[in-house]
Amino acid sequence: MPSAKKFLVTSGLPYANGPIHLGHLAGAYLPADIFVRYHRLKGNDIIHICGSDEHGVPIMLRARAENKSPQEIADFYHEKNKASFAAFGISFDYYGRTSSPVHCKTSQEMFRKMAEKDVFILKTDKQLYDPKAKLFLADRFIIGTCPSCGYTDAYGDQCEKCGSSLSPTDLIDPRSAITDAKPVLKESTHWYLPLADSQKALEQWIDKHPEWKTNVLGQIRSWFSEGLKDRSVTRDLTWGVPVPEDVAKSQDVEASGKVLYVWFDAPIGYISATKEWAREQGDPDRWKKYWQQDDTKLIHFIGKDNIVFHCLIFPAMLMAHGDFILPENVPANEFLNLEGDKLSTSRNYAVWLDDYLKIFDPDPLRYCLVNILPETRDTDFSWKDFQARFNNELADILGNFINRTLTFIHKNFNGQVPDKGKLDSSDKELKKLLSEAPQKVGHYIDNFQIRQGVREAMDVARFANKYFNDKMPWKTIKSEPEICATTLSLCIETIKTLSVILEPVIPFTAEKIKKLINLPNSKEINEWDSSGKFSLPSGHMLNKPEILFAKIEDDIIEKEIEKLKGPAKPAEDVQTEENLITFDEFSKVDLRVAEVVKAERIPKTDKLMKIQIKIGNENRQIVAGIAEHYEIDQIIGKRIIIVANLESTKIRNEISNGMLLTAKDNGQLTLLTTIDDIESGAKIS
Ligand code: B3M
Ligand code: ZN
Repeated sequence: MPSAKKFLVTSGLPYANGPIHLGHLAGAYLPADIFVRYHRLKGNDIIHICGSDEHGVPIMLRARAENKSPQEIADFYHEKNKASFAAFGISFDYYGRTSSPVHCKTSQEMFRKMAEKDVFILKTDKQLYDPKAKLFLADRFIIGTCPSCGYTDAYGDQCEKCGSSLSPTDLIDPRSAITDAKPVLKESTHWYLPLADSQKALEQWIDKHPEWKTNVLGQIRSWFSEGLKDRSVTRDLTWGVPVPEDVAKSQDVEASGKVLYVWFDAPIGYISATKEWAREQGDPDRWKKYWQQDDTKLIHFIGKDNIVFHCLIFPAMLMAHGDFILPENVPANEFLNLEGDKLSTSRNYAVWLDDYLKIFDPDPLRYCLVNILPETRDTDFSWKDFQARFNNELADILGNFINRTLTFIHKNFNGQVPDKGKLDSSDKELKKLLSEAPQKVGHYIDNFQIRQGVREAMDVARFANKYFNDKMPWKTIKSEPEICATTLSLCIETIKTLSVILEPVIPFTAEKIKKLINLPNSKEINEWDSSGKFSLPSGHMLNKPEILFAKIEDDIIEKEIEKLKGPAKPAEDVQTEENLITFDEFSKVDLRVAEVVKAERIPKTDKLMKIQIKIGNENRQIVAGIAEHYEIDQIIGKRIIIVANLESTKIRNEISNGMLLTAKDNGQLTLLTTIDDIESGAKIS
């Protein structure tokens, strides 16, 4: 990239209907954050904008399943995801949300202006309608058989089996995702973006960007060669940005019940979030400096499934609107797999960021992911690789080099940077490497080869470790103390350079390193471009070494691998959207600890036992099917878990007042009991 100075960076807005996993991070947010942190260190004017995508049918479906409003779902995941990103060190300048009033207004204004310019065409045709739910069935509200591959659960907008992009009327035997009803066709009017009209202009614009990633250009070309089609930009739904009434009225269409299509409003979220950021900065017009001045480089970081929207549809909207700049680059990544399998939210096959952060620090994952970024093709995350990269690279190379240098200086030079003295050829070689490193690493990051950039930075640490070995300071300290001083002084300079050029990828560790070497907070020293120059004078006082990376043991990693194997059955058995219950529903169940006082078999049955229990001061009888699994004296005195507020019932003429809890594994039944000797009657929550 030429010597650009002003950047507007966006990362795809995650849907606020689920948490963040490793695939999201490797696709967009981590590379974006590294790019942005690097440019901040270069002193460039750069902002990173993101936020929650809170509209769309998946959020409505989830809300229905959980008996909540879409806004409640969005509120929950917006806060959760915002906090997880922050904890992982993704340093957005602003994290907005598409349910905000500014966003609603901005999207409606964009729609209005495009309508005034006669960009849209109106089409009235027959759409699928659920007569039971009295709803038009957009996108994922409709399920049916895929015409391409025969998969019976394809969605109205896409078949997840074969990847075909579909429209609801393509589906064979369509059914409503809400009521299962067979939909009927009903007339509805919608606004369409006639993309074919923009194809030429889009082609000319893309032609000016031969430097874009080949995976991105490849997808774009295939869309072009199929020929761009009209895309409807409105939907008959109750959740979304309402179609502006004035626009609808002027075109004789009833606005109520119509909203903008989620993929129409979501990218506008980048603009509205920038507006909100500017307001927060106390300079409400500042967003224009980024969106409306040609010298801004607009960069969209996204995953490959969002390419068409960011490279064709949104640019077509921006062109039609006329007041905004177009993206300079869209460095979309391919997908990240997990232990050889596709990540899947619905099968709960993923490593969720929040779960990871409960056990590990952010930097090890940032470092591991950056080494396997799916920049040119799909890649695979494995826990063993995570452990190896941490132990063999972060701990053994970087951590070890820093630790041995600081320890040596504290032992032999009173914790002060020694004199540089005269440099020999290998010292000069290191000096040259350091002085060239920032530019070399930066060149890769600028070209979105972030993996390679970070590798180059780590190579500096690798080289320095070898330099330390070759110089044998533990010998020269006695025989040639001046040479030893030079060696250690250069090692400290190396640590300083590393603390800057590795900061974009491991920011938390970089801060610790800077503290260890007591780095003055001056801009020149921390600045990217000059970070390869010698800057620490002799006598500069260093802090005591601390272990930066304690090795990750096998048993910790084994546990993570086990978690992925999960329950032996597919996770669908355990948790699906349909069987989710709300917290309120769960808290209605009164679970208690009870003590077994007496038990007897019920005559003429094999399975049933009549059990007298005590729940606090209360005595009760329950009947349970445990007689084939337990002898009477095995259970007397045991504290078991029961559902205390279950309607009483009669089994074999015996009253059963509650239900005891058991778990079954391959036909073997186990009574659930408590580990500690807890009072009977205790409430379980
Ligand atoms: N929410 C799609 C996704 O998460 C979408 C991105 C919007 S970016 C404007 O894949
Ligand atoms: Zn299919």
